[in-house]
Amino acid sequence: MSSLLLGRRVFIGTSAIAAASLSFPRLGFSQAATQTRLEWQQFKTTPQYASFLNALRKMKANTNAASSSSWAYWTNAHVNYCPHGTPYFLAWHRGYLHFLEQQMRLVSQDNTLSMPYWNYYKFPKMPVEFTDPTPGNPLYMPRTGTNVYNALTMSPFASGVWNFQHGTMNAFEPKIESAPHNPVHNLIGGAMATMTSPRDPIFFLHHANIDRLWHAWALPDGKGIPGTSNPYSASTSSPYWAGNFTYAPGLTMPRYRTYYPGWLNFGYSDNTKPTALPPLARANPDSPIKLVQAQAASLLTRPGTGDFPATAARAVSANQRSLGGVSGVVLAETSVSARLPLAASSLQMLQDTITVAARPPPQIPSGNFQSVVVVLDKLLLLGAGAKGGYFYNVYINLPFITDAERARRYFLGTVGAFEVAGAAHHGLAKLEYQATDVLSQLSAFELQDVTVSLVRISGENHPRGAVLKLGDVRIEVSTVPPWDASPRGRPGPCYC
Ligand SMILES: [Cu+2]
Repeated sequence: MSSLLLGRRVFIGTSAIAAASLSFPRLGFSQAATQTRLEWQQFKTTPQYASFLNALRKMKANTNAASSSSWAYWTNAHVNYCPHGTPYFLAWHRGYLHFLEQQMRLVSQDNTLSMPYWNYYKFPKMPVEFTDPTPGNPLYMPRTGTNVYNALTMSPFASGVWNFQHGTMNAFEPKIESAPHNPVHNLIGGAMATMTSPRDPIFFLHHANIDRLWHAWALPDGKGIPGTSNPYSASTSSPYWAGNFTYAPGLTMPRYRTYYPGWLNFGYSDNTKPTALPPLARANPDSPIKLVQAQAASLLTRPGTGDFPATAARAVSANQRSLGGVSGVVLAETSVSARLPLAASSLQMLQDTITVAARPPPQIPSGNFQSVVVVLDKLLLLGAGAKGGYFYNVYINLPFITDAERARRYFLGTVGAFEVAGAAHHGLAKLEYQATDVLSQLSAFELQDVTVSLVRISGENHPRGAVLKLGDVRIEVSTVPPWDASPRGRPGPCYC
């Protein structure tokens, strides 16, 4: 450990908060006592509500994107700096929300204002204040959907999820990012299905809730977060917390400060993890979602297999080999499966790779294939597909009939307008899904062939017809370890 880190740890132990406020050169408020972020239903009954609207109006009216008093400044911070392909999804956003919270206090001249959160595990329908199209309502945005019931899952809170960050197995961060985080973006749609999602104020209530769920999961001892023994009171001496996050030119935060909410002087009114999905009756009672979800809760059948042209096995790079796949998968309302036509030699290579992956890393010769990735490549949003309002759960070798709980064993992640927009920086997008752990739980019998299933989940105003083209669906083996934190080895796509 460097002396710098050691010095920092000592520093935290003494007067971290008082001195840490020095790192806000552009934002004037000194750090006060810890303030509590409230759930929207409570928040809107407090004087903070008026301050929130006031700040939002003023900041949206400010057209100078170079000014931190403009809303565009914060949207650009997200577009330009939010982490892609790095393990700091949760930590970066914690700092981001904190800085905006400070700015909204400044603009509203209300030092008691805290960022509200939307607990959709209790209230899956978006608060009505956000859906009122009355001119001048700063909370309103055109959106495709407002009910996120179908984005919800209990899987990040399962007992087997003990690690924290991207790049480790059974980890909370990639799981909660994959769902409910990504599908909430997708089902709301509109700006929320794009990289400029912070244009929609609901973005911040969504991310405050994700941040709250992280804190709730980490309590009482910060389990799994690097550098912690009895965390939340311990040091952050791990190299994981070295360095800074950048949000805008001149606006940075030392990573370690995002480790614990109290170090940024905030807390939440509810620090508990969800224990169950909300009752269906609380979801939009007028919505067909209810029927879809009721069905999903009981049984899930493997979608019918489409007839797609095969693509041959080939070397993709020195470290990756495609074992084969299909091309031209067009997705619409109907769920579909794609059987990847793998030659016997490719299936053998797949089996061998999974066998190797099960060994402790020191026993794996470098250069050996040791991870398996499902690649959705040459992705293109079609027609109304870019507006969101839908997504697809991606499974590998889903049984012909199973229940929703067991289906998780075959779940790789989600794909929708939000993921594609995030990956499509230059032309066609590519998404990679780490499949090593899922496949290693399957029997040799189940590995006799490979089928990728895309199960459509629709919001209440979902687009009809073709929404997304998957130009190339393939399975690859790679020499990169499955839990490597690099983009290649990351367990699932990462978008903000
Ligand atoms: Cu997000």
